[in-house]
Amino acid sequence: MALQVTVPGPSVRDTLALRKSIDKLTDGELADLRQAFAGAMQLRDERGFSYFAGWHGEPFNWCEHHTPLFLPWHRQYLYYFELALQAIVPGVTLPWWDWTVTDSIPAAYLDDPAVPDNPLLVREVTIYRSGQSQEAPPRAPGENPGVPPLPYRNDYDRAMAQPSFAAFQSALEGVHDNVHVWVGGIMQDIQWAAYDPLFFAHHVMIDRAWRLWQHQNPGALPGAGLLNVGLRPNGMTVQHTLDVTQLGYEYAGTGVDVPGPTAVNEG
Ligand SMILES: [Cu+2]
Repeated sequence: MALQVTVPGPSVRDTLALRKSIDKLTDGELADLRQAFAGAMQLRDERGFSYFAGWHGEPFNWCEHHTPLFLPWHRQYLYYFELALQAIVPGVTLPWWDWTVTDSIPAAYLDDPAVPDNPLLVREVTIYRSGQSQEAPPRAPGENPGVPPLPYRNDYDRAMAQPSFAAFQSALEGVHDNVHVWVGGIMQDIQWAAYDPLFFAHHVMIDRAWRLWQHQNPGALPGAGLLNVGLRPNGMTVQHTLDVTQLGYEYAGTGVDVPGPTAVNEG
């Protein structure tokens, strides 16, 4: 009798792009990230940084804020932008900025004499199509007295403790708003925020929070009426944003199962 040996095939997980904390990137990964942003900033067509920044604010204004589509819209936004970066530097992923554990902007996004023209530090915005550039007012971290100083651990924990998608999303968006205002500069202006590369590190943190919350609340989905709504501009549905592994990525440290189609919708 022949002995049969079954060799396991490659796991889907092995093919997922892994998003990491900005603080955990190796020097090579940070160099790749900068190269991808710099490359995208050179492109004036629909593969470029200006085009994607323009999804969120000027000139397209496709974003969703303080609507039931806040988290799904931004998840597909990051997804398409990350694909555009990966077309420039294969394998690159968007890192997150964990503002629950720090009181400052990550060094990678600041001026650094060792990194001339750091593409992660915004100096000017170039508007899609017209190619028109204007100087960006500098960030002013912590200078707006209207919001508390970082870190925002308690507000984040309060959001994560919400049992329904609607309550969680609303609480998380509130914390998110404060981070935008705390950063200052163009980050506090919806029209221009996404022209600051720090925007993406902030929103990856928000997307990761949703991912972690989904793991803790496997039955809690957006309302059934939302699931087939198509998100601008490509029409990806809310349903298709629910499982990040179906979008081909995962967060470092969260290799867990996510709610499947049998999960129960909110009313
Ligand atoms: Cu935002």
